[in-house]
Amino acid sequence: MKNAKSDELALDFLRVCEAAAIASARTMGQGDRKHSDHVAVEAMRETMDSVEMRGKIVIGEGERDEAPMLYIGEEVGGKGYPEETRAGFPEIDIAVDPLEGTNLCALGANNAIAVLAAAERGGLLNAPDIYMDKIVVGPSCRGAVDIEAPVKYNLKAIAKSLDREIDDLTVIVLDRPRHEQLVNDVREAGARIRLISDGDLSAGISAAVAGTNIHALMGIGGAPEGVLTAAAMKCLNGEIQAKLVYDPKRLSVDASKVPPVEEVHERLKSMGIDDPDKVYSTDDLAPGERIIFAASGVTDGALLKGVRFFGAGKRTHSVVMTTDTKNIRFVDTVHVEGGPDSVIRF
Ligand code: VTB
Repeated sequence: MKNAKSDELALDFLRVCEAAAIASARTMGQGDRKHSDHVAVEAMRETMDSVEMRGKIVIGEGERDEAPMLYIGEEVGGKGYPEETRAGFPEIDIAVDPLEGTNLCALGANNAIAVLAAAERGGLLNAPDIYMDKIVVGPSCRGAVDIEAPVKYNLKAIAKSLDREIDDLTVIVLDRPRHEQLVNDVREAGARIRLISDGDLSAGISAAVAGTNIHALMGIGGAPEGVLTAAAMKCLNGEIQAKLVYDPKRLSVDASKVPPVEEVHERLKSMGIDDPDKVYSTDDLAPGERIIFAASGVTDGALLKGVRFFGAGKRTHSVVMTTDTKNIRFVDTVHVEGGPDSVIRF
């Protein structure tokens, strides 16, 4: 992947995310999250095949036997090209979340996005689909936080890095029973909290972009979302620190609801993870040197607008970033469908 190639691929991946966003946005508010997800997956899968690459899904919709499309290990891209031509395409690992925030889309709530990250082979951690504790901060706070330190320590460090008081900070936390202690700790330290029902990936991105009035994401969400967040952090100069979580007590669930700890350890070992309690840095989660991250808004959000439909077509709002070319493009695309009389608004 030379620079020009990364740029070209970035635009291809933009199209892939746009297609997934459009398909799922059509189902907004219908109350059927599985259907919303399904159409996003189908659209993403179909568009992906037109990309000139030898792609491999490393984070997807599940294991091969549980997902018909975009399963882990699935080969994507370069469809219809002769084998000799395809052999010249770059080898790329891909992490997808065709609809991050299925519930948000089903309810028409804010911050649902269609997202993917890509890197050279081996550039994205093949994370297990379990929970992950995360702390995500922006460039000014890089190196200042420690996921193993008390919440108050981290909030003090963030406040200092941003040259403000703790009570001027806003922390995003997923609204879950498992976060009772975390929420108490943040409140006690004096920071403001925004509790969200879903979508810690777009929340993490907001934390790394100045002007969103979000200064950190803290708490336990999905590990696959953690890898995608790390890919975004590489492009935005932000930081994520993370630890896998499998202890039912920390998840505030009955032990019968999650696989036994020994089973999780075995599974992690089989995936090459020997230390289940390792602290993952941004680079551990997304070690790639050539990372592309693309996301399109499905519903309106802090950073991206949702898909708008109108007579002559539809309009999508996306962000596409690469570590290679150091470009962060906010892309507002009008997909014209009408005839020659279509009116395009600024
Ligand atoms: C997490 C979070 C996601 O779903 O995976 C969450 O990372 C699931 O958590 O952003 P629960 O099992 O507690 O519901 C999202 O919020 C949306 O997919």
